[in-house]
Amino acid sequence: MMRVPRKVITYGTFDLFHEGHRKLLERAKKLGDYLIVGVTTEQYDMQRGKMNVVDSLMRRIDNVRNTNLADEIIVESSEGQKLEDIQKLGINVFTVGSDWKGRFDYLKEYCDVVYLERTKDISSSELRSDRNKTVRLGIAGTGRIAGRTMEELRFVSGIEGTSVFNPNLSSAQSFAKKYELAAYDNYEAFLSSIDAVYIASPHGTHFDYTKRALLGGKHVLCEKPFVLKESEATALFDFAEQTGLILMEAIKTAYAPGFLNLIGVAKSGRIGKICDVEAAFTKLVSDKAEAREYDINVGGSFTELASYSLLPIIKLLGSEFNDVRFEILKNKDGVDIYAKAYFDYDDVVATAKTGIGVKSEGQLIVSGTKGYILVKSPWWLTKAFEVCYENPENNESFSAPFPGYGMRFEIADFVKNINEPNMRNFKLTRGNSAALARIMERFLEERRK
Ligand code: C2G
Repeated sequence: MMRVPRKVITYGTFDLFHEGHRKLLERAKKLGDYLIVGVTTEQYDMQRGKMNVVDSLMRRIDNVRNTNLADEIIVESSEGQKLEDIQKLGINVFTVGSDWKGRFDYLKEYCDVVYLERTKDISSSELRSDRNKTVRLGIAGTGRIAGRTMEELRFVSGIEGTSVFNPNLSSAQSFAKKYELAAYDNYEAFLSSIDAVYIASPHGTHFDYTKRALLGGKHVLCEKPFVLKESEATALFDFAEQTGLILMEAIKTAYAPGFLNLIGVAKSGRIGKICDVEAAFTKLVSDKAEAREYDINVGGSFTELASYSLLPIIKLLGSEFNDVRFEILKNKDGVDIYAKAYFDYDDVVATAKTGIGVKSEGQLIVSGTKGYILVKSPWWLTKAFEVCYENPENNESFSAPFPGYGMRFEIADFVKNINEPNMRNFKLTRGNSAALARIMERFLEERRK
């Protein structure tokens, strides 16, 4: 009796084709007798929120074909296509890298589903020239935001998480296991395994980790608040500029299309002259002894959340305010549970409000002489906003995508800046980050009084 060939299918973007892709295809091929590879279209990648794809569809198909591993190549152009292909093409095995573990279990009803271990180290056999090679990213820190960033990384082409650092090795190891990374408890060894680092460790470590990374020749994307002293921000940015390294503060809102749109609309004159910016962000955090948010030195509502509330103020009004004044509610240890910052510009005012022990409405209002912009909570995940006028019939609504946790935009810009260092980075400039550090510094001085 003639054996029916086992048909295997896998899908991917296969951008900047590298050894991880090749190994995946090799192992996919071994799962059966006939391998079909689905390569995603630009439109589908855009629709599923994948950013930064560099190579054209033709080039990506050519790269898959040149491996001689695919018996057939098809194009994947829509969400529901996998299910359709499996039935139409008589597929026995669907396979994909383990970074997608669990996500395609719904296909088990129709064929075998195999998640193949993803290739951790893609450095050895890069096929590309220096420019546009896949950036190996290390994650310093293993908290919630680090995990969320790992989830978002999958949606940005040209960068891969490869290593994780935590001075506590077992924390590094459990994070590494979950996201298939190499674990380090030695920062210098960690740095030597990567091209760029994403710093998501406690605030107090940012300066030291950023400095050591830059000294080691690595690009840095550092979580907010970047540093808590203006002089530290200036020193680090100066060093990065001198050495041609990219240094960026990770405030996801600053890079999101909806927020950029809002800034554009506000500055366009649509609401007349801007007279007031009010931004609030509160997030209740229980006051446990071990909670990082209540750390006596660098914790509190302001350091935790003001990067967001201050962002629209700095972006719309600039960093040359005449004065900033604070009202601070503290807990018994002197850590702020609620804080308000009042800014005075020549003929404009602004307020930033933050709370970890007080809950309030988290909205952003930009008031002008002809109308105002309202962004409802959670405005920092900017999806939609309204421009309101005296006559509500003239109100206008705007919207923009904010997929997933929203970090993919800042990561995509980080990669673009690494590949094209002369690109002007206007979304969050060094001046913006230095101003944020200056305000944090002033706040902490005031809080100590
Ligand atoms: N891959 C891997 N090791 C790497 C990088 C990628 O094994 N270091 C695998 C991925 O898991 C995937 C394939 O290579 O199975 C292609 O990866 P991408 O081009 O990033 O495509 P992806 O976005 O994972 O698309 O419909 C598309 C699919 O859902 C997967």
